[in-house]
Order: sequence, then structure tokens, then C-alpha cells
Amino acid sequence: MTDALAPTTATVPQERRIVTAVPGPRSVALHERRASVVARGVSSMLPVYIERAHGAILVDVDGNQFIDLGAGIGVTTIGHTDDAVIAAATVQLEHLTHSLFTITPYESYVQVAELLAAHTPGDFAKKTVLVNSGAEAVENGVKIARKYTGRNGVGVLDHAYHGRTNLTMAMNYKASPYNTGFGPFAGDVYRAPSSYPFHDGLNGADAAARTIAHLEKTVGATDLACLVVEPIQGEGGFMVPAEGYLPALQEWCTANGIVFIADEIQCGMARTGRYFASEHFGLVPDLMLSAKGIAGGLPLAGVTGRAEIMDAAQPGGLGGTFGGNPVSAAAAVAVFEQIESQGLLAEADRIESVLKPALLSLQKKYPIIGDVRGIGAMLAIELVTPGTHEPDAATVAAISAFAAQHGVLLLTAGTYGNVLRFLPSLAISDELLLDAIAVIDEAFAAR
Ligand code: PLZ
Repeated sequence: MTDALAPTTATVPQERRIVTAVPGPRSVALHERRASVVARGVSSMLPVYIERAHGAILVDVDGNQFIDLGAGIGVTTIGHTDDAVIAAATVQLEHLTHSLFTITPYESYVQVAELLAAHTPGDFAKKTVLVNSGAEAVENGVKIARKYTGRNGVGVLDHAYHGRTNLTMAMNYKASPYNTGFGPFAGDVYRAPSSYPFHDGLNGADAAARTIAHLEKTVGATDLACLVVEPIQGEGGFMVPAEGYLPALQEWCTANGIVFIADEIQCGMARTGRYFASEHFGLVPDLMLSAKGIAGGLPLAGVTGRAEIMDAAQPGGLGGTFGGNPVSAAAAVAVFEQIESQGLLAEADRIESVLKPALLSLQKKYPIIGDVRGIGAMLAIELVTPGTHEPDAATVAAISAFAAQHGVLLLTAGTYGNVLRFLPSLAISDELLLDAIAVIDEAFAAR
């Protein structure tokens, strides 16, 4: 277990391969060590310890190879250990690992801000602050919106997930396991019904009218600093809102001086075949939150938005020791370059064109699959008691466990725990996708 890692240049064959029980003996031993020193609040969905990864394959300490359909929850979007990301980060590591941008700045931070200004929706002057995590981006987005508007209220939607800090816990819909027992929570957060077409059956206009009426009743438009929306909800279960829903919300925000904030921490950065999912809905958010996929696996997040809103924060009002770390920033520049030079937006479309029909044919075979939804490399199936909308979380857990045993890492999601989500890296081949689907088919058949 204390063996040095083999050279990292060793290639990882892009294939599924199970050579021990899952978890294997080395993983089991590590899990025992962990139990006495790692807080139990940090649980692991699959106690398989990963030794290396490349492209769409994870290799564990026992030599098992898993097709990764989760990409670390949408982080290694351009592939694990992408060569260009590794090269850029390595060069940066050798030059400068830290100086603190708010003390003595460096170029890569500025480059990331330029790239985010260029690639987020909206043809106006934009500025960016870089931070460490998605939750921190949410916190900063709210902070900036409050300063700009002089208002306190924060609007959020049902089924939303925004993080694990105190303010973002208050913004989460699902209490367990994220919030339970961790209060008191930040105040001035107002939650409204969302658009969840499979469950509410509402068209976009009616769903938006419901959301707006709720917010007007519970807080009032004049007291809202911002409305924070995931254009496609992540942890909630990859809901694609009904057509017209999001534009109607944005229109209402604009008319009432409410900062419209898109949390694209999970759905952004090329995942849906556009740089940002907002583009699918014709949204031009005032502030865009990005994280996860932005730096190819290194920690980085940002708030990007209208210059006049971003500049409401006074000099010295934004920052943080590690925010926009030079190595993470260099990796992010490489991610943007790879998306362009490798045509990765089209890869998300390719993944949808292979995966969606495969999921739809599984739905024909297994009526327990109530809904197939999503865009690009962000797809999901929702399991229900056939013919109803009653969530079936037990089968989701069983399918995910079967898949893991057979070398496919398949993540769950959903307010009711009854969603299987597919968010592979854009580097995954059609062959691996179809191999994974064959395993999932077997999993349904074996129920
Ligand atoms: N907003 C839309 O998806 C992170 C959480 C994983 P952080 N989602 C994965 C876990 O178990 O903690 C997320 C998100 C959206 C905000 C966040 C928070 O981003 O980088 O985890 O802080």
C-alpha cells in the first residue's frame, strides 16, 4: 500500500476490466485504515480507491478498470489527466505555485478572466473573480448581487443544490444528507417551485408564473437581490425546464432589478455541447457561476458577469488566499484551448446521439424507466413504479451497485434518489458508452 506510484506516463487502456472482487483487497484494506482517521461525514459512494485515471477510465489500487460515467461529478469533462492540462499545470508548477493574486498578481488569472468573458453568454463588458470551489462561487455571486442592489433576499428553486457552506446549505432544497443538524442557516433565502416537466406537467409559461407568484408573495420583487438558478439542475436530477420557463424568469428579474444568476457549476463548461447550458435556453445571465469542469480536475471556480455588477464590490472586498491559484488557472487555460482545438463541444453532441437513443430503447424494454432527459453529455433516467410517478430509489441503488460490480461507475441523483445520471467525460468513445449501456441493460434484466 505504501508502494510508490508507478510512473504516471504509463498508459491506461480505454477498456473495462474487473480482476478482483469490487472492492478488491487493497481497497478493503485502505477502507479499514480510513475508517479510523477520516470523518464519517465524508462518505464514499463506492469504496474503491483510485490509483490513476486517463480519458474515461478509472484504475483502482487492485488493477480494476472502470468506465467512468461520472467524471468526478462533472469535473474531468475533457477527460482524466488530459495531456494538455497536465503539461500546462506541470510547467506552471515549476514556475510559481502561489503568490496570492491579491498581493502580487500573475498572468494566468487574467487569462482565465478573459476566456470566461469571451465564452459566457452576453455581448457586454464582463469581469470575473476566481475562487476555490463551487460553493464559494455561489457565496460570492450572492455577495456581489447584494452589494449591487442594496437588497438582501436570495431566490432559489425547488430541487436546487448549491453547496455545503452555511449560506449555500440554506439554498439547498434537500435537507438530508447535506443540511441535517448543521443549522442555524443563513436567512433571507426564499425558495419557489421550479419547472420539473415529468412531475408537474406544466408548460414553461405556467411554471414560470407559479414561480414568480410564489416569490412575489413570500418575499416581494423589491426585496430580492438575486435569483439563483441552475439552468439544468444537477444534484436534483438533471431536470430540463419546460420551454420558455427560464427566459420568463430572467425577464421578470430584469424588469424588477433582480440579478439573475446562473449556477452552471455542474451544467457549464462544454458539458451540454455549448460552453454554457444557458445558451440552449437563450439566457444571458447577469452573473455566471462556473467551477467543476473549468480546470480539468484542479480546484477552481469563478463568478463572471456584467462589469457594473461585478464592480459594485469595493477594492479589497473580494478575494481569498488560494482563489485563482496559478496552477489551477494554467490548467483552466489549457481546458479552454482543448475545447477549441479538439472541437469538444461537438463531442458532447456525439455523446448525446449515442447515449440518448440507447437510453430510450432501455426505456422501451423496462417500463420502470419513467423519463429519459438531458442535453449533451448530461443525461439521466428517472426510475418509477411503472405507469406512475412514484419514485423507485431502491432500484436506482441496485442498478448502480450492479454496474460498479461490473466495471461501470454510474452516479445517482435526484431529490427522491431515483435518478441515474450520465455525465461522462467528452473523451469517452462510442464503444465505451455502448459497453456501459450493455452492462446497465444486464443490470435491469437481473433485477
Ligand atoms: N452548484 C450546481 O452541482 C456541486 C456536490 C458533491 P462545490 N455538486 C456536487 C458533494 O457531495 O459535495 C455543486 C453543484 C452546483 C454548486 C455546487 C457546489 O460546488 O465545488 O462542491 O462547492
